[in-house]
Amino acid sequence: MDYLLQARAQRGAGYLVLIDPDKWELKQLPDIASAASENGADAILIGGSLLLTSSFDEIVKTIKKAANIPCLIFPGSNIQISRHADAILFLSLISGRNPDYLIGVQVMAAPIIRLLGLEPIPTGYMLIESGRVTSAEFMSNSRPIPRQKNDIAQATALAAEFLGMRLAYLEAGSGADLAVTPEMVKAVSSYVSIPVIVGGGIRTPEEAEKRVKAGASFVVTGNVLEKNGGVQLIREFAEAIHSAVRQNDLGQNY
Ligand code: 1GP
Repeated sequence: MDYLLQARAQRGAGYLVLIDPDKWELKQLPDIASAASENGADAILIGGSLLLTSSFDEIVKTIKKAANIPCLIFPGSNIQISRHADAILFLSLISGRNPDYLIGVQVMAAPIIRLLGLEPIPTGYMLIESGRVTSAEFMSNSRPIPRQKNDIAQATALAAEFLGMRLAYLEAGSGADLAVTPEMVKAVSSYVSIPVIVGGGIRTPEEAEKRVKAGASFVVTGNVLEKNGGVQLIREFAEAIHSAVRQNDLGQNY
């Protein structure tokens, strides 16, 4: 967590590259991990809604070996835990009302996380409606927050803060048709004091920049790199995110 806060303090906002293990072959992972770390990403997130391919432990170990930046697990379930990561986003799906994802899987995962010595980062995970049913929505059997309901998103993120969570993650879902709106990012960021992460369906550096300007502390991209690959694109995202200036709702810079 300290590293994330430091990255935000130094660069204004952080760029997180998501590697969904099911979208890459094991042999491709070292290249994407080193491309992310050498082209301006601040950390790598590892995880996905499912796990159909290799062992998760092997995947994390392979990525960690090739990366010079922190590798954080972004778990789709409690089988996505590995000692080779630097930390794990300890997610609770607070937009939904499915007790399994609010507290059930966390109870099963907590002892293992401690045994492995992984740092848990308590994160309020909020699915935001994004045009059609996403894997995260379907797999979690929970309803997302309607995309225009900024007030519900604000209240949910504030509850996360009051519950002691360290981050609020606004998630449109991987490959979402519609990303979380800058208006919602602004509404939530200006309402809570914990850092806001936004991801899902962000396909251009300009879209990322808009969300930082709206107040996001961290932007995540995954799908766009899977589809278009390329070191150049990672660099463009990193530059856009690091050079944008976050503003609060009074128009003041943070
Ligand atoms: C999904 O927020 C992440 O969990 C990233 O989404 O793959 O659409 O960039 P994309």
